[in-house]
Amino acid sequence: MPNPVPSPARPRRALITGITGQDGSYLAELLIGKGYDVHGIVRRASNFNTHRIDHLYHDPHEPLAGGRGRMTLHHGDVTDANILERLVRAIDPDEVYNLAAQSHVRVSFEMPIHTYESVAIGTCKLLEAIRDHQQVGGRQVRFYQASSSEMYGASPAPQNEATPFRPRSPYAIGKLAAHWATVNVREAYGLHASCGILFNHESPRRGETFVTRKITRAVGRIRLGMQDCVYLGNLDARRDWGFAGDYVEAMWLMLQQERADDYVIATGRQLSVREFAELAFSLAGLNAADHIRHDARYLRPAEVHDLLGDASKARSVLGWNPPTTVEQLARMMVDHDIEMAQRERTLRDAGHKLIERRSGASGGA
Ligand code: NAP
Ligand code: G4F
Repeated sequence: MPNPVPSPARPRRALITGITGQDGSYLAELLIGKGYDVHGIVRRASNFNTHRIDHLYHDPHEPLAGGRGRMTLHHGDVTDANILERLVRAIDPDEVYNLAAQSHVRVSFEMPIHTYESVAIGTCKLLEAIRDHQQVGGRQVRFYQASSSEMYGASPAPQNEATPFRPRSPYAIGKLAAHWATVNVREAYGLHASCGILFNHESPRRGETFVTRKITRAVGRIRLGMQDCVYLGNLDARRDWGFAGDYVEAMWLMLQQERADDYVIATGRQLSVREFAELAFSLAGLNAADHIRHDARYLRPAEVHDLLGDASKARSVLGWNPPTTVEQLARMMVDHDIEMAQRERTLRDAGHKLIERRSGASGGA
């Protein structure tokens, strides 16, 4: 089934679940820049949860700058099959990017059922909505699934598309179910459905309870004298860390291929958590060992020790080559978080009450 050719009458339409997250925000930016009409699913929350994409909002009464697309947000949740069916029918997308997930590995041990529901069952519900819509409408819908290197779990590094999966957390088990469900609709029904097996990717927009951002936020606040130390768990785990802005490009490239397939997306370089911390602290003129404390609450019941991706296939088929090094990534995050700490301190000095940042506030994440 051919992917419809974009025309001025109908710019390409993309639906993104998880648009308010780190990757969702970079992907929305990328697609809007390419002239897509971007639709995103947002969960209703008691507080604003769109801070990562607020800069992409465009007043619908105002004309768009040449070539740029528009972003439209819809309330929804991937655990609600009804709303997924309704949105897919109403939006009639050319491309669907499924990024929604309870994405924190440590939290998935505390909330396994909730994690399976958003990660695994949510994906199945979305795939069913797309399959029905494609069958009725006859137009092809291309699908991207956010698979994860966490699925490799205990399989020795380096990992590529042929490496067996040995998941070590409820999150990874959920992702594996979603991964195989995506492969299955491709093989069984010919859906253009691809999985990106993405290794860890970070940015200044990374959630603050993931280890790189937890470290760079601490670096910023320690540098500004607002905090003395940061409590961490296992410093010996090794990860292949890239920049999220580079990785969303790979997602888009996968859906532009004639044939759907699965790809490892990674830098091919690895640092331990300790090495990343040393790098980040040194960029602010600080010594990591003086400021890191151990807290067993941040250990996991089962750890993934060693992730290092081999992205040769993505390089040769997609022509994808990430330009950002881990040093540039750490620099970007540290600079951002020093600036953020400066703003916090200015507010504090002006007498504003800041929410107390206790080490317990993240609930062991
Ligand atoms: P993230 O920042 O945690 O964003 C997750 C997004 O999913 C948020 O927009 C969140 O909404 C949304 N969400 C969670 N549960 C939902 C539900 N039930 N219904 C609808 N939306 C829901 O994650 P990320 O780093 O951008 O990652 C994007 C995807 O890639 C995730 O599926 C993640 O598991 C996967 N992945 C990430 C990495 C990585 O290193 N970043 C690597 C491999 C795979 P709220 O904003 O309302 O919470
Ligand atoms: O930053 P993390 O929480 O990321 P993790 O577990 O690798 O998962 C991330 O990457 C996956 C891709 O492989 C994604 F699928 C997933 O959605 C998520 O984006 O932890 C990285 C490492 C772990 O080994 C952890 O044990 O850092 C170690 N760590 C040590 N101290 C810590 C801490 N992790 C967190 N979150 N907090 C700590 O205090």
